[in-house]
Amino acid sequence: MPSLNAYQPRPEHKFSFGLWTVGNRGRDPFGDGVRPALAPVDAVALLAETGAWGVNLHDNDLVPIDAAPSERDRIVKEFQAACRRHGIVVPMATVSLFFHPVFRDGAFTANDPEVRAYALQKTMRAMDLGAELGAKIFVLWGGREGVETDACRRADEAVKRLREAVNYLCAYNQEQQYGYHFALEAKPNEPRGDIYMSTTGHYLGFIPTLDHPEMVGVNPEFAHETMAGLNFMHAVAQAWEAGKLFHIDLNDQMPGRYDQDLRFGSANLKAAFWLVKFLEDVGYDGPRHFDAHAYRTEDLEGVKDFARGCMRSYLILKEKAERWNADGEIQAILSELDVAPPGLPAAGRYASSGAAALLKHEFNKDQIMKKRLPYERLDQLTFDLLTGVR
Ligand code: GLT
Ligand code: MN
Ligand code: MN
Repeated sequence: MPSLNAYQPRPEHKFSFGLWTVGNRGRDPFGDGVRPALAPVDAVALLAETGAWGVNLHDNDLVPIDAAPSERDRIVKEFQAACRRHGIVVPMATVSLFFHPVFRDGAFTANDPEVRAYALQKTMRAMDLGAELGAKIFVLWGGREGVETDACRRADEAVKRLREAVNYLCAYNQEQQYGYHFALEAKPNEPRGDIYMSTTGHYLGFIPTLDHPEMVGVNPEFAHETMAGLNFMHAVAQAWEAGKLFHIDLNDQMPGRYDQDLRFGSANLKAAFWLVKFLEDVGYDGPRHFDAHAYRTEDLEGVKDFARGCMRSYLILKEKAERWNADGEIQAILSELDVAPPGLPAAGRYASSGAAALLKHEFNKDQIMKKRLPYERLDQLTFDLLTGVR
């Protein structure tokens, strides 16, 4: 059995939460907040109490949108002091380009050039703020960059506008020497009927078209790929393999529902397991950010239960992944799967001689079909291990 504090979060796990996550008041489209507002400095204290390492923020989670410069500076100082006092870092910053009604038609892709310019100004200021707090990752989530009707603009025009904006921000990043890596976050819908960059794969196709592709990666979110009925771990794996997994948003979601942002691991245990196993197997070293919130039925104590639960579940699944990797029967099955029979011509990198040998080779399909693929057993072993029977 693991020791009693094996599931205790530690700084090296890099668990972080957004101010907007523990500060979520439980508002939904049909009902008002059920929890009182949580001041940013109190959120920092709460996160330290639960064992988190980092706090992330939108510009306006901390500084009101119309704050005077002196007020802004005072708020930032107080927040920095709270972070220092509680040993909490700010690994990531982002910008709200979705809350204010001015962004009702989008931000970087809006039809009104004045809105597009304002979105750039707001993002540059948010970058200044994040840099002041020590953030090295800047997330861009284009929640309003979409449509209810495609009558309003050509969709390729939206892509061009988005490219222009990200190029602009990369140049600002360079000029200010902020050293940010941008992480683009996809979502299929909500709050727009359709969001242009609907999956992580869309962004992976977009990034190589930028002026500074090396500065830009992705921030996949568990709930967002899951809303679209996709396999989140596969999206993460493709981002990782492309060297583009700059950040990750962990939470949970039932497919086919509204945007739930549930506690990590609470809805899809096996999917959460494969994800944690992937991140740990490949040695992902970035922040593990929980972009989720407590049930609307909870009070502030429940918010702590929620935050502790996210981290605890991650660590439990991490330990299960270690066991899975050390399991003799599981490993014996895996080791049989990729074994080449003697005499099989090599089919790796193309060479004319190899291709000639491969063209000549006689395949015995009946023989090939005799090889067992015991995935039922493999999956049941996984189930037994996850449920604690094994
Ligand atoms: C918003 C959204 C998240 C994004 C955040 C970053 S804000 O809560 O639902 O998925 O990651 O802008
Ligand atoms: Mn998110
Ligand atoms: Mn979400």
